[in-house]
Amino acid sequence: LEIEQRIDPVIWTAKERFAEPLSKQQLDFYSRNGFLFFPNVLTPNLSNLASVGTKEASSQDRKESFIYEKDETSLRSIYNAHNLSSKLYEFVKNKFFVEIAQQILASQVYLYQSQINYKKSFSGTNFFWHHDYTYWHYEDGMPQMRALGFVTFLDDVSYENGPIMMISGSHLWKTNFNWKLRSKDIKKSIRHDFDNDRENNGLLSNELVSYFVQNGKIQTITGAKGSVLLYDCNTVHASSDNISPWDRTLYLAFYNSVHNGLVNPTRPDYITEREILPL
Ligand SMILES: O=C(O)CCC(=O)C(=O)O
Repeated sequence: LEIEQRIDPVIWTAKERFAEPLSKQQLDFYSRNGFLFFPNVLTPNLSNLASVGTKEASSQDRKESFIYEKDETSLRSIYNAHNLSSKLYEFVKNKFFVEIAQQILASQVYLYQSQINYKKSFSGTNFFWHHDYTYWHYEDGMPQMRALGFVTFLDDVSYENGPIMMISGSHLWKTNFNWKLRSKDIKKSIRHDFDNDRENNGLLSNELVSYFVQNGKIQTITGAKGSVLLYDCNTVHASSDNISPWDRTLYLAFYNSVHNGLVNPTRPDYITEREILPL
């Protein structure tokens, strides 16, 4: 079966009580669409902390967690960013993110991964349609869909500079893959560089994207620097090349429930955090 209905809840419940920063209306929106957007939500101090932190991380010597565009010179992503800058680690512990993650996942949470995505002016290339959970499940052994991500806009994001597009409702389906056929080249895989072998590598077929879009809607998320996009681990998303004159820097931080630890992860620890440290 190529797709089946999701079994795991989107909004989790538990006996343990947590703060409830999101209203019922916001939770309903997230539950139906698989994402929630907070325009201009970060204080200048917090936004600045993330910006300074990304500069600190990128000023380190070339690291194994630095992913380059196909030209092998312009930086596409920095994984494990919170371990390359103490400012970023401080940023991912901010109350706004942690309390929302706890409310939705109904448990303590830990930081599963964080990455800077540059999408540089004129040269930053696309990310094809995928569920993040595909990789987290098949590669990292994440048992359940009990994780989510916050995307912090470190530049203004417009229709022109390669914004993230989300397919509303796509998080309610689980896509199955034949993982044995997958490319073993981790850098290529992170870059989505598959030369027409998308479907064996966790990216969606044209047919599936069309199906999801018939049932949902492509929502293009644009906003000013300091805005935040929250999305469920299973919401299908993508973004196009950036041929505009404006950089589009994002900082993505992913949180997993402490009850959803990984079983036999296969990707290196600079991609997949092994340690469960509740925030
Ligand atoms: O930065 C983007 O535009 C999309 C990022 C993404 O989908 C990913 O890193 O999985």
